[in-house]
Amino acid sequence: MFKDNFLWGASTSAFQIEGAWNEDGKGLTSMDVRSFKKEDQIATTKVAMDHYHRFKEDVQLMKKLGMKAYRMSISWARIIPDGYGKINQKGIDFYNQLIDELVKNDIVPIVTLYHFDFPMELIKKYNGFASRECINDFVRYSKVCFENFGDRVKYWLTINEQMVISQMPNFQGIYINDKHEEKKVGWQSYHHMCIAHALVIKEYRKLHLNGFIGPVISYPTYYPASVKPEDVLTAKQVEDLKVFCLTDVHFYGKHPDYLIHYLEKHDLMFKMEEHDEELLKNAQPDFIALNWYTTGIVGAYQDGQEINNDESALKPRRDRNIKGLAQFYMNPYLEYNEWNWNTDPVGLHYALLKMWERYHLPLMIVENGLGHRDVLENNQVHDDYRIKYLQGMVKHMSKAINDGVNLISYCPWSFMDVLSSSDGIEKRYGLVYIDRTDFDCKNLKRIPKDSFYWYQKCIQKNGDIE
Ligand code: BGP
Repeated sequence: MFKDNFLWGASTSAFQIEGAWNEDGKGLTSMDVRSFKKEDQIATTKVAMDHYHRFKEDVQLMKKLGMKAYRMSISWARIIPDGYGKINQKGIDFYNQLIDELVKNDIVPIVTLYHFDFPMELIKKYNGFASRECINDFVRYSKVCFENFGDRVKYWLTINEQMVISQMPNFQGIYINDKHEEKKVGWQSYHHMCIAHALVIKEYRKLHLNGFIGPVISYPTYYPASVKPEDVLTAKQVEDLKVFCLTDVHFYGKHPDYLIHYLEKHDLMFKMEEHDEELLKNAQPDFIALNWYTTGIVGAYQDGQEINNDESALKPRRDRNIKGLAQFYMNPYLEYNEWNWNTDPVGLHYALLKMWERYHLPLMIVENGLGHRDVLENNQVHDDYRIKYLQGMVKHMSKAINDGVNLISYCPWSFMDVLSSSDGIEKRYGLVYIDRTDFDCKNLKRIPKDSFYWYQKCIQKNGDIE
């Protein structure tokens, strides 16, 4: 059963919807550059969903949906165009208007400080988070946000999917050809982000703003490929290295030994300075926010040989293998979408229990959804597949709550169709359809899908749905 004050919401991020990429003083970001590189294949950040100019209309749709909360992000380069210098009042004004509009409509803003779009000037200046200098600039930018919006924003999310962006440096704007060097730089920036996250939390506490702050964790959840002890152990190790090493450092204020051991063994260990351990301490978050989409299957690495016995006649997924550690497989019991993400509501129940048992911190789901090539027919989108997905997730969140998990919010990805982080507009997740294609902005009309009306009822009934 969901509590009466449960935060039913939906999610987006700045670069995926705002457009106006160079308007009103905004600086260039890593996600602008990344999308421009693929300009002949996908839609770019230039117009995106034009939310920058249509935010009032969008908030009215949120209200119509009955949203109690809206998970959004602020673009660092709109607030401080080069990332470190002068503050851009027009950027502050835009987010002030948006936040006011939300509050006026009784929608609680849940705001991410850094969701993939990193100011490119900081790459030029010192290679972004690969450099320690970035820590101070991120803390300063966060403080500007707290001071300007902290009177109305009570939920702050620090860094979106730190593990993903540190393993894919080009998301941060860092391009390196050598694979090993790329990994090394990735882990170094991971460490700097851990310190930045801790210092931002401490800064927030100093301001006594009477709100809550925490990280956003991408939480792929892993099942062992068989009951073979080596597979069971590997599934645990992979989950530790992809998820729990980060939540552990946030919670305990120290990098866990299993991470240090793994990085040293593979010549990937980051540099730490004398006082770093001190800096990481005493910055416990108020909650853990999760981006949760799918489950994976992992078995022990067997020199590239797939498991081949009756129990594990599993289809391999070579794209994910971690040499020397793990091999990945498809789950024959689950349905997969075109991009190989499965639908596993039971997996969500399992994941919530695991995260809750490990830390006993309140949990928020700030992303969860199904990507699909939706079709607009007679001004309608019949996305029954998405309704089925959401229905399963709501049912299993409710079960997890009954099992004692303190889950306080659910924000499906995404409120409206957005630019996918890699695949343009046609991989749609929204509850609201945006009438545009990758190469034609058309009229950008907002059209609620069938899932919008289903979710509207779900919110009205506080999750008590069939
Ligand atoms: C998460 C990101 C989101 C969003 C989502 C879907 O990792 O935080 O920004 O993009 O994944 O992924 P994609 O857009 O690649 O389908």
